[in-house]
Amino acid sequence: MSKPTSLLPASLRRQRVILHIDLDCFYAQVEQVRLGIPSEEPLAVQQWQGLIAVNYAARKAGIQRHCTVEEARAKCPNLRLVHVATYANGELEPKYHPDPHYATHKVSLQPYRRASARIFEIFQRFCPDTVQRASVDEAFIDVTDHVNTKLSERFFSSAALSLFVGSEDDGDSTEKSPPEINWDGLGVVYSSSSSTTQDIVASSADDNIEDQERASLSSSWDDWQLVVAAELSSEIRATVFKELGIAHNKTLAKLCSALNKPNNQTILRNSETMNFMQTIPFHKIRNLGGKLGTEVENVLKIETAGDLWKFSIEELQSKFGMATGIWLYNICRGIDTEEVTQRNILKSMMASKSFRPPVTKMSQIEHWVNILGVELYTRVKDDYEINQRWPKNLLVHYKCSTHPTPRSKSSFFPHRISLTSPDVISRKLLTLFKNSDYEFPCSNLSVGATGLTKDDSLGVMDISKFFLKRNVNSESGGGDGVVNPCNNLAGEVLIKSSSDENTGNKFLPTAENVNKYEISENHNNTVNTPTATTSSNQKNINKTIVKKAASAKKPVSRNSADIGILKFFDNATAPREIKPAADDSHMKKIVPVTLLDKSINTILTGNNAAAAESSSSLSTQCQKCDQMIFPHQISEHEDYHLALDLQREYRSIDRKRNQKQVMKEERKKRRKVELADFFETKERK
Ligand code: TTP
Repeated sequence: MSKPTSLLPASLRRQRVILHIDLDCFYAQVEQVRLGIPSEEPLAVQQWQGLIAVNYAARKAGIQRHCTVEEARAKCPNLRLVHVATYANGELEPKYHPDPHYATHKVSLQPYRRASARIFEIFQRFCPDTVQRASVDEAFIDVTDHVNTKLSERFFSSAALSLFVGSEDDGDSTEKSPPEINWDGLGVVYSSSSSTTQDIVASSADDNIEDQERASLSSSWDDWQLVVAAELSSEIRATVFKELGIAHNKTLAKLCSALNKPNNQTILRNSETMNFMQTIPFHKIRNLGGKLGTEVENVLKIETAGDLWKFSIEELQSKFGMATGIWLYNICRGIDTEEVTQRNILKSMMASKSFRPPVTKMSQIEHWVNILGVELYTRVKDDYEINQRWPKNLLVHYKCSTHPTPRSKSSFFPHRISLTSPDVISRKLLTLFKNSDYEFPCSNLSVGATGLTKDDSLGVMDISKFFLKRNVNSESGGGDGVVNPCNNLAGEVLIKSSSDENTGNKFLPTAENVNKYEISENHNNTVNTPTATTSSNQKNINKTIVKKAASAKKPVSRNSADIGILKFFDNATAPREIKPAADDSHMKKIVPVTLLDKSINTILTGNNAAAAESSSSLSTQCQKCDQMIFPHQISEHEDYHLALDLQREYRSIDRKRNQKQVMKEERKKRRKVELADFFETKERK
């Protein structure tokens, strides 16, 4: 039997269709929904004295992200300001404290992570294998297979072919000309004469009706792919209220999704690609928001993607290298072959606090260890609910301001059954800290859970219940006859510095654990170098105007009552009662989400993949990775690098351990062979 898509025109089978999804004012939406505030009411999310998310009603009043609280209040006296949740000492959950303070509280992004996990679960439900998480509220989805299957069913199945309307030739199906498309209701179809394209696309307004008619008549099969994709995206949007950009590749899809915010989807036809790209500011293109983009702009004295068209591949290669030259040549024409790839979910998580001024007393360390312990506890529990994973190691890491090398100490992570309260973690962390030859003053304290792997104890749930009953009130988690081998510090190990790494301690994290201590690096300036491709459509610079979906511009009511996203945020952000560790009620709702990748990156950089691309003059460039960082993110971004350094440290220890192991096994093998030879010779004699 032939594949369902085998009758599709060959050109369609090569063409990809990509959705880019970016939720509107994400944190602000989460807070609107949590508080039941209608979206027409101006609201901003505050972190200490800065704003990190601003809803569209507040934007209308001239408020922008990174305004100070005072500036925002002056511009909009009725602005609703919501401070992000924070952890305070002695509490078991992050809370919305009325007056949190940097010196005593720790920011929690957990409500946004929870909302994000639920939304990604929906994306995956629609497209199980092709979702790539780009940030906490942003994803690329490759919908090519879905679209081609639907197109085949609709137009190229034997039944559909026999009824084919508009066909002039009844031979080969690949010769069928596509029926005319009615774009109404599908979204905003990009048109270079459009006035809806806001800041990033200038319009060339004098295109006439004739052009538009011609464009609508010249519907192509790859336009039909976009139609089916738009239908799918509408379905997803009905489930989650969000933004979508639909195009044939990742770069174009991302550029599109910013065009018609809030609450709309934008479609870019191949025939419009060159018009669209011509006026796009060069640094708005994905991967060009940082160092490379600035270098190209400065060297070639260009501002828009179209300005780059006059340079040949050879010229670009001579200035920026072979691969980058080709990539630049393509990308400024909207040609991008980068795949949508699912990323591996992270194997570790860290919570961190920088101290300004550094702390000098053990009582201060105790305060912060308690807070960080609660944060780690909450996140480990959340991860368990979503991914059914449990960490292998617990880690404490700190910087002493008078000592150049940071210090770490790790131990086994408490078993799930014995983790009856955050205290279990905090106490263990404090012991680790005290046993680590600590020195004051301390400028940063981080705690981590590493080696997150699927918890194979799901199968022994009944036994867990038994342990819970006996253990739930035990402070140490090891009382009442239940002995937890992981709940003592016998296995602790000090990882002081790289010079001290080859301790040969048998309690060093196992090779398996260490390999899983993954932190994904995803810098904005990473340049992918796709192979050169050309497309006759994309080379067509002739103006082709596409009509705009009439209904697409209609304002959509965003009363909280009618927003589908409410359902998720309500559950996601409602204060949770912390259950005893072995309460198995959460085991019953196993949610198949596998897209919490980049959690450390996302958390520690404050989700600034998008920030870097929309960098403002306030941001500074990180010396280590060139990423654009806003002032309030600096300390968290530093922590992110710290986590990466730790990862490297672990890897290097692991490599040495592996080498030793290999040598040991080889020695064993040699000995076996020698013995076998010996007996064989003896027998022969
Ligand atoms: P964005 O998607 O960049 O922005 P947004 O969703 O608030 O607004 P828009 O509708 O324009 O897309 O970021 C997602 C969330 O990440 C945002 O709601 C808050 C958080 N964030 C920060 O905390 N700091 C930052 O610098 C940026 C850019 C985002």
